Amino acid sequence: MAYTVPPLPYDYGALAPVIDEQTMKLHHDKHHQAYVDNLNKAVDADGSLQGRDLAEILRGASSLPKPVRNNGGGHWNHSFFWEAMAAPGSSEPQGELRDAIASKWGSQEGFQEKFNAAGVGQFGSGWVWLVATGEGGLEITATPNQDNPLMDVAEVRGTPILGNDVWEHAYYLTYQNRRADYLKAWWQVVDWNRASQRLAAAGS
Ligand code: MN3
Repeated sequence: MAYTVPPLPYDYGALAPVIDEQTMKLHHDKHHQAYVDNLNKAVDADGSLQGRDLAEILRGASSLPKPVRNNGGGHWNHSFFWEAMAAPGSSEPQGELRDAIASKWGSQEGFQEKFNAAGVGQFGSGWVWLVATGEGGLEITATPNQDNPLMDVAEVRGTPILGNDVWEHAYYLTYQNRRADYLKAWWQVVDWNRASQRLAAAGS
């Protein structure tokens, strides 16, 4: 059963002006598709990976061939990312997640500053995450390339609640080299309802 790129849960232009329509088309239809095509090639060539859940495969990243780690991570991360966003201003932090963020970082603004700094501080390509680490713990962490916090190679392991793609392909058409501006604007398109559901599902 081959992996496939899931359709976006909104139109290509739905996140504009925060993320422009052309970036969404290229990012979803070309970049994500390439990760999926290369993942399928790698899995076709390795019987031990066939029929297994992708998240389970990725947990053992340290012993995976690089093409599986990179393209499997690419597929998992982007599938997560599309679902983490919604039209600008359509939701607010709420409930348990809002309270846990305020308790850990003092305020929503304080949290976003730390998250943005971790995204700016990721050298080269990668991702910045809010993860649930168990027993109610929340942490901010960044990962290189297409690694993620599910992987046994991650500095901070846990269940991703939010994640932002800081590869240049995610922002260059609108923001050019200004990754910090992209990170700051991105909060407008975070789907906080989905993030709260993820926290509840993480069981913390
Ligand atoms: Mn990307």
